[in-house]
Amino acid sequence: MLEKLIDFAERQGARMPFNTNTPFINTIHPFEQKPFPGNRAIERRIKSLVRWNAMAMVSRANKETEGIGGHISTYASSATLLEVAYNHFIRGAAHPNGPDMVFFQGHASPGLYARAYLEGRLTETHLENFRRELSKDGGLSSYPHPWLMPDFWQFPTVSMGLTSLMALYQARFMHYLEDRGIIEKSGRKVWAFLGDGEMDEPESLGSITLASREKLDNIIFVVNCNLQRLDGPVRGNGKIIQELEGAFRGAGWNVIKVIWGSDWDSLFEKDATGALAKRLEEVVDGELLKYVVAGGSYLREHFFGKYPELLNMVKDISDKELLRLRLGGHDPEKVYAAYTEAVEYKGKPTVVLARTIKGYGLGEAGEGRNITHQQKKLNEKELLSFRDRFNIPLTDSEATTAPFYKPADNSEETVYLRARRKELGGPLPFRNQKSEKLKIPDRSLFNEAFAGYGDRELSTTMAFVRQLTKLTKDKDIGKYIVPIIPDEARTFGMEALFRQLGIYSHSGQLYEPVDSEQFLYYKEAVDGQILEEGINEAGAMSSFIAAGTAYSNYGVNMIPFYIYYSMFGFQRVWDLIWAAGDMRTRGFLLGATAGRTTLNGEGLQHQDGHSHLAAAATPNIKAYDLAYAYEIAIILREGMKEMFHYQKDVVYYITLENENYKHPEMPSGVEKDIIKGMYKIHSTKNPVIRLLGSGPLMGETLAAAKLLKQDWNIEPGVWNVTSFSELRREAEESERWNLIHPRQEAEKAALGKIVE
Ligand SMILES: Cc1ncc(C[n+]2csc(CCOP(=O)(O)OP(=O)(O)O)c2C)c(N)n1
Ligand SMILES: [Mg+2]
Repeated sequence: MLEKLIDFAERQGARMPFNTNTPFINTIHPFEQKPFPGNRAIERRIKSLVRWNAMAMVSRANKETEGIGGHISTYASSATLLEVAYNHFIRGAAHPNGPDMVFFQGHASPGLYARAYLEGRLTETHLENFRRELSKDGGLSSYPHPWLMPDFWQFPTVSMGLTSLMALYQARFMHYLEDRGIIEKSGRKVWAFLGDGEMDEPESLGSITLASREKLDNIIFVVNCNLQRLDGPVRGNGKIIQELEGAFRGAGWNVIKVIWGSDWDSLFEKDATGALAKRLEEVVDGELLKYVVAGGSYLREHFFGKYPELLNMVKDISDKELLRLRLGGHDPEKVYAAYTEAVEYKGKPTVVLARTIKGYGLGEAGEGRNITHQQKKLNEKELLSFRDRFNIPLTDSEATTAPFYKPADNSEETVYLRARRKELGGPLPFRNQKSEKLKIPDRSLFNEAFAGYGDRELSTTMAFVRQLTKLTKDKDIGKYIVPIIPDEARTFGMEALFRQLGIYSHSGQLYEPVDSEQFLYYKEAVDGQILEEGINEAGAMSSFIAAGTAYSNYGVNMIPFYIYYSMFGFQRVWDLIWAAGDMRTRGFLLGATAGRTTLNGEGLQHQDGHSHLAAAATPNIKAYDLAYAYEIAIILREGMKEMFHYQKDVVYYITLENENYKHPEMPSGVEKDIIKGMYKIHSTKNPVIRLLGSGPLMGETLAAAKLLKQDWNIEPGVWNVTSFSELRREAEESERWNLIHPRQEAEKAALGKIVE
C-alpha cells in the first residue's frame, strides 16, 4: 500500500525523496528469527579451539622465522561467520545434491587450516610448517593455491576484487549448465566470503547487477564488515555497511544486515522514542571503532551520553557489560538466521553484511586497533589472556609456548564437528581432480584447412571461425564448446553462430528481434550456447574461468573459446588470466585483430604486439602467433588433446589477425615443429641470412626473401615461428638439462637447429 501511495504521488508530480538505505539495525527482527538448531556450548568450544590453533600457527611460525608473515586478525573477526556456515550450511563433496562452491577470504587461511586440523585432515606437522610448504614433511601454502594444495584449495582469492567477479560468473555458469541440460538442477550454492575493505576494488561491485538481472538466487555474498582494512578504517567518516547496503539494494539484491547481537535486542525493545536508532544513525565508523578499544565508560559517555533517554536505557548495565554487548557477526543465532534466509531466498541474490571486530579476542594485542592486520605474534601475557578469553584447557606454562591443541577423537567437540560435516557432505575446502576425458575429433575434421584455400584470400580470424563452427557440430564434443564473446562477434565474422547456436539467456527471448525476418537473426535462447557478455572483458574472462574449471567443479570438461580484441586481453585483465592459471583453468584464449596490420586505421586499440610478451611470462600459457589456417587446425587439435583428453591444466593463447591473404596447403612433415614453435619454409645450405617470420608478418617475410634474391642474389633460409615463447621454454629446459648432465651428450633445442 505504501508503495502504491508513493507511485500515485509520483504520477501526480510529487518528487519523493529517494533512499536506498534502511535504518542502521538488523534486517531480521527477533520475532522472525529462525531458532538456532545447534548446540551453542559445544560449537563455542570448537570455535575457540580453531581460534587458538589459527593464532598459534601464525605466532609460532613468526617466532621461528621472523618475517614469515600470515594473518591472525582477519580470521579472528570471521570465525563465527565461518563456523556457523561449517556446522549448518555449506555442502561438501559427498552431499547427495552436490557440493557448494565456497570462495574464502584468502588471508583467513589460518582459520581454515586450523579447522581442517581439528577435523583430522591436516596434521600438526602441516600446521607447524605454515607458509613453508616445501618443508621435508609437507606444509601449508600461505593462501588458497590449487597447485600447491590440489585436493584442498579450489579458488585462489588473494587478488582482492576478483573473488566477487569470479563467484558471480561461477553462479551464472551453473545456471548455464542447468539450462542447457548438461547438469541437473540441484540447489548448489556459490558462497563468497569477502572483506569490507576488499569491496573498494572496482571489480567487487562492478558486476553485481549481473546477479539480479540473471536472478542468481544461487549466490550468497557474506561481507565481513569489521570496518577495517590494512591501514585503518574502511570508512572512518562514513558507514561502510550503509554504503554497501545502498549499492546492493540499488542493484536489486536481497540485503541482510547483521549488525547487532542478541544482547542488543532488549535495548531496541526499550527504544520507544527511536532515540537509539537515531544515535546509531549518527555515529560514523571511526567512532564505532573507537568504542571497541576505549572501554565501557567511554561508550557510555560518548555514545549513550548524548541523549538522556539513552543513558537511562543503560543505567543498570555495568561498563564491563556494556563493552561486551555482542555484535551481530559474532552472534551465532543472528548469523544462523541470516544464512537461513539467504539459502531459502528465491529469485534474487543475497548479500549478508555482518558487523564484526577485527582481531576479536586479541585484546591489547590488537583487537579493533589500527595495527591489528599486521599483528603476527603474541607475547606471554597476551597468550594468557587469549587462553582465558576462550577457555582453552592449557596451563600457564603450556599456554605461553602457544602449542597446538586438539581434543581427543572421542571428545564431545570432535564427535560433534565430524557429525556436522558428515551430514553436510564432508569437508571443505575440497578440490575435485576427476573428470571424464573427451573424445577429440579426428584430424579429418580439419581437412579443409590442411588442403589450403587456393586463390581465396581470408584472414586467420575467418579461418579460425570456420574451424570453430565445425567443432560445434561435432557429435562428441560439439555441445561442450562454450564460445565467449565481449560484443565483437560481428567484427570477427561470427554472427552466423548466433542463429546456429543461440545466445544464452536465462529468461529466453522476451522480444521479437529487429532482424527476425533475416536468416541470421539475433537469437537469444534459454539453451543458447554462446556467452555474449557485452562490453565486459573482465566478466567474459570470469566466464572463461568458470567454463574452464567445470572439469573440476562439475566433473564435466567444457571447452571455452574466449575470443576478444587482443589489446583488451592481457593488457586489461591479465590479473584474471593469472587467476585462471592459478585455478588450473583449461581453454583457448583468442586475441583477435592482433599484429599491427590492417586495422591500424582505428588507432592504437589494435596495435597489439606485446600480448605475446605477457603470455610468455605467464607460466601455464602456451602462446601461438599463427599465419596459416593449417597451423590453426594443428594447434586447436593439439590443445584439445592436451587439455581435454590428457587433462593437462594449461591455457592455449592464439593470436588471430585481420588481413586477408592466401592460405597454402600444409607442407608435409611440419606438424610436430608447428607445435614445438618453428618450422622450415625454405632452406639453403648455410644461408648467410636467416629470416624468421611469424603470424601476419609471414607474408612480409616471404616478400623480403624475394627481394633479397632479386636485388642481391641472396638465398635466405626462411622459418615460420609459430611460438617464440614455446621455443624459449624448450631452449631453457635443454640448457638446464645440459647443465645438470655434464657427462652426457648435450641436447639441442629446436632453436639451436636453425643451421640450414
Ligand atoms: C588487489 C589486492 N590489493 C592489495 C592486497 C593486500 N591486502 C591483503 S589483505 C588487505 C586488507 C584487507 O582488508 P579487508 O578486505 O577489509 O579484509 P579484513 O582482513 O579486514 O577482513 C590488503 C590490502 C591484496 N591482497 N589484493
Ligand atoms: Mg575489513
